[in-house]
Amino acid sequence: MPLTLHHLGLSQSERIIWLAEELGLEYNYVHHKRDPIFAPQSLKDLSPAGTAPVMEDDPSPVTNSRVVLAESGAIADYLIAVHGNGRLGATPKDGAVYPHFLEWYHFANGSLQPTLFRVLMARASDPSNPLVARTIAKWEHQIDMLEARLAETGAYLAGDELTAADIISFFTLTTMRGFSPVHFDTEKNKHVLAYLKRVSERPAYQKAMKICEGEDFKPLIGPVAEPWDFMKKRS
Ligand SMILES: N[C@@H](CCC(=O)N[C@@H](CS)C(=O)NCC(=O)O)C(=O)O
Repeated sequence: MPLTLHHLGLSQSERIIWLAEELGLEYNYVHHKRDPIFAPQSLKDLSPAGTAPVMEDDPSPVTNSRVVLAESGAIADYLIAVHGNGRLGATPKDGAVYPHFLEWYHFANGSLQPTLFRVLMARASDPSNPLVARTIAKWEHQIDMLEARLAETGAYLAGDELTAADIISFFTLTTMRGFSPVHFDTEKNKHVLAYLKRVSERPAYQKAMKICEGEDFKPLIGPVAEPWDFMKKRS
């Protein structure tokens, strides 16, 4: 089996396992344990990025040699183009879905994830710093944008069907909230909460989360986000 997908426990590499499951790809799965918070040597040995996800394709049908990729977006683009026949992506042929797909796909890792990461960093450095309130306000504004979009589609970010824009966004709205707890309001964020429930019911998502985090794992899809146990032990 040429494809190997590397996941770091409780991390954004869950996106890639989920994408592979949605696409019905065959792959070898490698699980890396945090050491104790950051990437272990086994992950650092794979690519200069030293972060998860990492994908190996050996041999890649593109180069006829081993390709190793880090970065969620790069891996998602590669899997969709090289092994997915374009499924879960979008092109100009998809009409109105295409610009929506592009915007939300890039919003996920270009804006949403960095904002919640900044909330985590600002709180950790000094919870009384005004930067904390500013970064939370930015996060709430971005959630308002998602809320409006999901009210409009009543389904997924690009339109009626799931795309990689949803797959890249979902980690930040769920697992990442166990690192940087932010809550959702049951009224103000009702479309976001309905989306979390809807998406989490997809068989491919459920299978991916079991592979990544074990049979008993409960995704953070509700309004209240509690920190993961290993984060509690640190504080
Ligand atoms: N922008 C990168 C971020 C990758 C990243 O920071 N991954 C985290 C997991 S959520 C990681 O590997 N952290 C371990 C470390 O930095 O040591 C991507 O989307 O792949």
